[in-house]
Amino acid sequence: MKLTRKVKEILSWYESDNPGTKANLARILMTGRLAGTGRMVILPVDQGFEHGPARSFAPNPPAYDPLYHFELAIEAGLNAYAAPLGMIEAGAATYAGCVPTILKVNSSNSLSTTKDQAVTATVADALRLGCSAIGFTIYPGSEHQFEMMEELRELAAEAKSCGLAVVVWSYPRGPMLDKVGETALDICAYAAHMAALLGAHIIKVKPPTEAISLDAAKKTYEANPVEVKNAAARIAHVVQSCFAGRRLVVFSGGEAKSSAALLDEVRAIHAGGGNGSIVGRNAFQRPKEEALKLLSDMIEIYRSRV
Ligand code: FBP
Repeated sequence: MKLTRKVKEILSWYESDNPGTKANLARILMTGRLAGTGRMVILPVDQGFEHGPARSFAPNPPAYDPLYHFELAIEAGLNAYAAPLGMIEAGAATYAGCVPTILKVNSSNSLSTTKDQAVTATVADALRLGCSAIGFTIYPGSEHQFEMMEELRELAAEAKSCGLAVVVWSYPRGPMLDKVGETALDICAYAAHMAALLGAHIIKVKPPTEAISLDAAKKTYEANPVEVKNAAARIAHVVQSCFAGRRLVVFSGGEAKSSAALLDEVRAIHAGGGNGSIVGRNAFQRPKEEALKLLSDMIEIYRSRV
């Protein structure tokens, strides 16, 4: 496989990584219909843990089957499939080598009252299952944020030493943040930056809104305004916050919405220089043909010139 100039450039940003980790990043970047472009679309299916099986899969019952998600990612020509241990184990042999996988090594659930996640898989599991990366969620702002960051430090160091890549879901939540604050532009950029500081190769955040939430940041944003009404400018600000674009940043899809609304978000991510989308519910909660059409339309946007 010959790497494109773009992928070589991206790999050069990760100056401390060993060849194994770079090869795994390359594997993700060189797979699927966006291979070689530096853009990615990833399918994450940890919602069974996060929200429960019915809320996740009842809208499209074939999605109760873990193999469905491997098929969806492969048929759609996606870059990778991310899921917790049981989901990856369920199709590990059938789909070995068919699509890069990201093992989600911590998980939360909707029965919990605390903003925390349990470590539910190991680096050894990721290696045994042939995964390209581990995935880890932090909740900046939660009462447990520091323990989560310390867990990530240990798992990321171990993963990197074994040649795996590290994907960080950085989702601000906790007593200081209301619903608006969780996706406010300043908070989103801050959360993405913290993931970069923690050594993430790929950073996953929610698309930012036009709100500026942190009082301490308001003055700075007034003096150095970001065009908050423009979704692409907001994305560009998050990208800039990830080491001036030297880290891969992907944006989540959120709850099920219309194809038109999702594609508008994708256009903004593309125009703002984001590296792509990590879209779960908006993919697997649609009937498969509809999901394939939507994913194909997203990929076409990412393949187009800005
Ligand atoms: P969606 O595209 O379904 O939003 O998936 C992205 C994701 O990060 C999942 O990996 C995760 O389960 C979910 O969002 C968590 O969302 P929330 O914490 O808002 O419930």
